Amino acid sequence: MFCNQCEQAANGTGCNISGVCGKKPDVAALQDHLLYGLKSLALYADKIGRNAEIDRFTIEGLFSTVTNVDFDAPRIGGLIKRCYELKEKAKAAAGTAIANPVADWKPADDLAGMIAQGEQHGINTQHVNEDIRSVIEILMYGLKGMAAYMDHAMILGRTDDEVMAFFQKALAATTDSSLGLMDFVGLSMECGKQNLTVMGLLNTAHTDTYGHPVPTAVQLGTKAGKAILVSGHDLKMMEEILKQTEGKGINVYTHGEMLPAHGYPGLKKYSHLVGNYGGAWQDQAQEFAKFPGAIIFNTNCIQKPADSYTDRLYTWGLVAWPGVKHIDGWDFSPVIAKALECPALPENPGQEILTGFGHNAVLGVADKVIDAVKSGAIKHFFLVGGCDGAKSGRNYYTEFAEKAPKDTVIMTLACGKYRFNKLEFGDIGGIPRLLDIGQCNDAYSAIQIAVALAGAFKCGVNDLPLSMVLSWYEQKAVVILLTLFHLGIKNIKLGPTLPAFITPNVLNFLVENFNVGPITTVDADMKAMLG
Ligand code: FSO
Ligand code: SF4
Repeated sequence: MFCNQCEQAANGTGCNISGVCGKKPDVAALQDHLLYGLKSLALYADKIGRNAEIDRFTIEGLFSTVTNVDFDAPRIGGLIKRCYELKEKAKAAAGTAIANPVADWKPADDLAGMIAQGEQHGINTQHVNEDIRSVIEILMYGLKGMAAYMDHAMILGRTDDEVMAFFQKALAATTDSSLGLMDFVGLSMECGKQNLTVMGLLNTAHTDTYGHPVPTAVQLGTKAGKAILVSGHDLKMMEEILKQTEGKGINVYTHGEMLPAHGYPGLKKYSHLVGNYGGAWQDQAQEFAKFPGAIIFNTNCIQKPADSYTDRLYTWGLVAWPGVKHIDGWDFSPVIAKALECPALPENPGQEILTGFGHNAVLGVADKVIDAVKSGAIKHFFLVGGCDGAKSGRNYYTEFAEKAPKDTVIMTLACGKYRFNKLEFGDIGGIPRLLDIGQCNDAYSAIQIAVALAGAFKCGVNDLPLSMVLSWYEQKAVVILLTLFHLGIKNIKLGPTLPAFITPNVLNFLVENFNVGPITTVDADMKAMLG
């Protein structure tokens, strides 16, 4: 196996024996095989135009290969079979065979055969130039990240023909050995553009369905009673859990990236949505062992479960782990039954933290914010966000937030916020110094806030007293970076380390065009930003 798609890539280069994430070589080969199949399908899908079944499958297939989503070999084998069926259907609709070896793809009938084929289809088999391979990887990871957001939007009934056409065009392009470096750079930038549409689509789907988030205090302690802990990013699934547990004497807690759910009026109205439990995804093994109720994941980031809680752990949607019970569809009664069987949590009130500062809430007090900037009460904004992870170097983000001067405001999003969201930051004239904008996809909201501030100050986003200090882990962070590049946003500091799939030449290109750079020390970075 060889996989280098996330920040945990072994030795900073890639996992080649087994994934640091827990991905075994058979699953890695099957994921590579599925991606090859999706490219084969895309060659025909690009020809025939929009087909809802094929487009939906493409999104699910790509999202299944994102880090910490699907570790279940037979499940991925099933996706490969389905991919082939759809490819044959698309080929029939196209009415002609495409002259490209990838278009001829046919999977073996059994899992062992599919694994053997997958071993022949590792990343970037179409090009030998390492810079082209690097940019194709950026594009592929961008597509995977964008697929994750599109999946949530599709679950809420949204789609976009232009975006779906781009998915198929870009996947098909990766098989074209006549394309050069700048073609793939162009496709990567277009991926960033399309992802802005997708994040906007998801944002509207969320706010149309559940209302605009409002600032909300979230309890970090526990309430006496039976409980279900929900981890992941999908709000519709959270709503279903809340509906189906209503009146059953079960309290529902958010974990990780579900925290912003508390801010949505359509979800916070459920009085049994009682609090947030634990920290970011990488702490799940210790924290789930201590949570006595049922636990369910609706997206990444799942890790190898400890025996102590496997029995009360469930997966839903595209996330899967071998031996963990999977809920297909929308009937959560097995999870509810398990929660009722499990011991109750004790009454143990704790700290409260704030969430719900989406663009609607922040721009609702825009005048106050603008006045505070004009009067000098707010000197600078920092966007400190992105993914959390296990590396000790991620303490940088805690230290950064702690050292941010008292006349600065920190906006945050995604699971990286758990590095500092329990610290006390106070406020500036009633404006909290720490604003939790939401999930990683709510980067859309952060962009809206930045654009509105730039409009108010009649300048560009790059001219605002705003610095972005981002942490990355998996492919959703890749596509968000592409979106920020598409918007021309410069001077982003990225950590804890730079991606293994970026070659020195590609890095130079990004530095020259966007002045993106690795985090150094908090003191040096802060001085440069405030300088
Ligand atoms: Fe975190 Fe995991 Fe939201 Fe990612 S929970 S690391 S970027 O899946 O998606 O922020
Ligand atoms: Fe390694 Fe990350 Fe790939 Fe897992 S997803 S195999 S940790 S590079």
